[in-house]
Amino acid sequence: MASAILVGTQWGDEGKGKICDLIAPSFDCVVRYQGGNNAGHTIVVGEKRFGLHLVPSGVLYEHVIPMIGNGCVVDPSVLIQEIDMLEAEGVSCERLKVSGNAHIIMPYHLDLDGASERRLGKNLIGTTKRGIGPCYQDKAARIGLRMQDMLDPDIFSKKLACALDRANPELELLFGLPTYSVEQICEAYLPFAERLAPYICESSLVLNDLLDQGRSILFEGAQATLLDIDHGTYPFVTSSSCTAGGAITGSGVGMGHVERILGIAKAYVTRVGSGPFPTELSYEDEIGRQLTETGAEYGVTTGRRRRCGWFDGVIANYSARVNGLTDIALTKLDVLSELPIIKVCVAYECDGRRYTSVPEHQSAFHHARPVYEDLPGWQCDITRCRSFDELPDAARAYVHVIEDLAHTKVSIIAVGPDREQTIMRS
Ligand code: 2SA
Ligand code: GDP
Ligand code: MG
Repeated sequence: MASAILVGTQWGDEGKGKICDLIAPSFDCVVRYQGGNNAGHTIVVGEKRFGLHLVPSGVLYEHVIPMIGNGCVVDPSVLIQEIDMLEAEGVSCERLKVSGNAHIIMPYHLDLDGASERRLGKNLIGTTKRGIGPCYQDKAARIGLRMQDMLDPDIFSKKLACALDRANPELELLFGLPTYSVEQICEAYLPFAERLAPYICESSLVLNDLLDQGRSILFEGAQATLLDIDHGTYPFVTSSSCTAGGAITGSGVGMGHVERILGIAKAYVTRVGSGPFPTELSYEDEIGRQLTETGAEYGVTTGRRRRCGWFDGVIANYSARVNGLTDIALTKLDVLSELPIIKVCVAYECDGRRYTSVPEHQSAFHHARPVYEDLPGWQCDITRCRSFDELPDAARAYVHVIEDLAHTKVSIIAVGPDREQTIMRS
């Protein structure tokens, strides 16, 4: 099996965890390449339900090496909790590896995340408040601390002093918050090093050695294309490179190794946090509420209710382009089963102009009105369908419309959260 990238095509929570877990057995290693514990990837296996935040979704398979790549940001206490939770469930984390170059989320990152959101008032981003943005800010400012720094208390405290020179005035003068001392953080963080040291590695070397041995890697994206720092709906984005390109910089392997770029698309669209969402339906709207409740659209990390709306063909097409998708996994098709009519956005209109690709100027995107095509629903249970032919005609037609809009083949269809509730198309 050649190496592959799995990437969210919308605003996240498309079911990346389920699809990653589904295809992981064909790979030798699953790598998270960006983000941190802002992510919430759900895997359902029979009666068990795992909500993973940092550990890659391949962890459930004994032959798979789960790797947290250099492009990630790691909150060590959260990682330890997740390892403990998995081990308590009988899932071994012995093979887990964490890049020494991944940046560490510090307590002041969490404070700064919350404080800057409060300061933005009604213009807030709607972050997960896990310290993600401030940690990536320090990375770019070259004052961040990395996992390898925890292995040397002397280096750790020197770098920390440098970082606190910036963070403390910001905390105190800008936000009126308490400051931190080097000793205080060393006391809390250095014990984490003892627990995490066995996992820390030179990730790029490990990955390239695997590739040299003819083994394959699955790169597991978190968040999604429209939340990407470059290609998303800036500034309402996360602070990392969620798109396929991020898999390369976030792991340290050459792009020539990747043959497949699988986009995960939900059969409708959801978004948590602020920012434009052309096809959004209000929760007060009957269908908006139905999608939320039937789809159980509540955040895995924060429990926030997700905003829901119709499938957006314009962003599907955009995602196919910026990621270079080879194929799509379409998830949660079953959630639409009760609807008599299903709308699909085929274009936007703004100021008398029609857009079939994402408008180049953000203002047009913010004011875009969706142009819909109405498709007949199938109004029957599809959760037991296991082949494309078993799907009702209307469901198959819906899949074809999505393929036409995205110019990309739908190779996998999920009809329920469980591993088995999946249709693989040849
Ligand atoms: P952050 O915390 O700085 O990354 O937030 C910036 C924006 O990115 C969005 N974001 C997400 N959107 C969807 N799902 C995410 N993971 C959790 C989940 C979210 C949750 O799986 O449900 O539990 O609320 C995720 N992580 C970040 C975020 O909403 C901001 O819009
Ligand atoms: P991720 O962040 O992309 O991994 O997605 P989340 O785990 O945050 O949210 C997806 C939710 O949808 C989870 O609760 C999954 O168990 C669930 N899910 C995934 N695929 C399907 C599907 O085809 N049908 C239904 N009903 N639920 C699904
Ligand atoms: Mg999620």
